[in-house]
Formats: sequence, C-alpha cells, structure tokens
Amino acid sequence: MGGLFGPAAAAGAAVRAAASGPRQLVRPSSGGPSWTQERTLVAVKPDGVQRRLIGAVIQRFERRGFKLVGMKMLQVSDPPCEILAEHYQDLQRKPFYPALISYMSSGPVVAMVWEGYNVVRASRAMIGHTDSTEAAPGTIRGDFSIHISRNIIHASDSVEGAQREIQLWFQSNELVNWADVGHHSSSYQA
Ligand code: IDP
Ligand code: MG
Repeated sequence: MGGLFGPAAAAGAAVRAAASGPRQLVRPSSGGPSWTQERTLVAVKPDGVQRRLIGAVIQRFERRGFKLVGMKMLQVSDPPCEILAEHYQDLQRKPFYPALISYMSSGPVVAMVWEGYNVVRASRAMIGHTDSTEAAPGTIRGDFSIHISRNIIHASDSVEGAQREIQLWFQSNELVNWADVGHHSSSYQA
C-alpha cells in the first residue's frame, strides 16, 4: 500500500485510538428528546467512482440531513493492502475474498464519515441489499448496482463496526467537528 495512504500504511493500518467516538448525546435547545448522534463510515467503491456516482451518493446523504465530517479519495493499490485486509477481516475465508480485494484496490475509493441520528442503521437502509438483485429500487444499490461484486458503496453495519472502520480509514485530525450555525434557507427571514 502506498501513495495517498502512506502514513496509515506505515502504521500497519493499526486502529488508532484518537478518532472521535461514534456516539454523543445531543439535546436540542428547543427542548424535545435527546438524540443520540452517531458516526458511520461510507465509501464509494472503485466502480462507483468510475461511474461518476460520488456526487449522487453525497447528495442522498445530504438530502437525508446527515452531516459530512470527513472525506478523502485514496487508492489502496499495493499488496498486501493492509487496510482492506483489516476492513474485510470477517470475510477472509469467503471464496470471493481475493476478487473482493482485487476489486477494492482496482481504483480510487472515496471514504467519508457521516454523522447524524441513527446514521448507521439509516445508511444501511439507504444503500440497500448487498446483492443488486435483491436491492430495492430507491436504494443506492437498487438504483445503480449491477452485480453483488460491483455494488457501488460500503456502509458500516453496526455502531461498533463503524467506530472500528472510522479509526481504520481516518486519522482523528481528518475529522471536522463543525456546528450548524443557521445557513439553511429556512433560517433566513425576508
Ligand atoms: P455489505 O457490503 O452489504 O456489508 P458484506 O457481506 O459485508 O456486504 O460483504 C462485503 C462486500 O463483499 C460486499 O459489499 C461485496 O462487495 C462483496 N461480496 C459479498 N458477497 C459477495 C459474493 O457472494 N460475491 C462477490 N462479492 C461479494
Ligand atoms: Mg459488510
């Protein structure tokens, strides 16, 4: 592994401890319920980048009201692809694993961290079933994916998995804690 991902590769893609925790309690100033804010890792895979779908993915997450707190493009190209081995550690015995690593290292990936209420579960619903044949229309995979082995996008499947994956793909100083300060159109009065 090299190129843009050099520093983390040098660290053996070790999980770093400093990344922001995935859960924080937010109490709206207007009163109302306390919402548990989460973070999740979303990645546009090489086929999604090749098909110019980065913008479509970002647009869907922004429209849904989630907040982008980290994003970078990187190519995980050189064997042994430690970050991918760690990312897909649960799949190492699957017959498709070598092809999966080859696919994921075939071109650039856009990794993102999105924040919001129940963003882990919501983003899994937004991306749809792993297998394009089963993915519901309206989901990202249901609208764009052509095959289970070319399914456009990754999203963490649990809060614990999200924490692990965010720490794997991002340094803590690559994540930005930014606050809403009322630049939505609904905040302005004539
Ligand atoms: P997920 O991406 O929906 O969480 P996982 O089961 O975690 O699905 O599998 C990770 C990735 O491995 C999938 O997104 C897909 O790229 C690939 N994959 C999973 N199952 C198959 C398969 O049966 N054939 C080829 N590739 C597969
Ligand atoms: Mg998965």
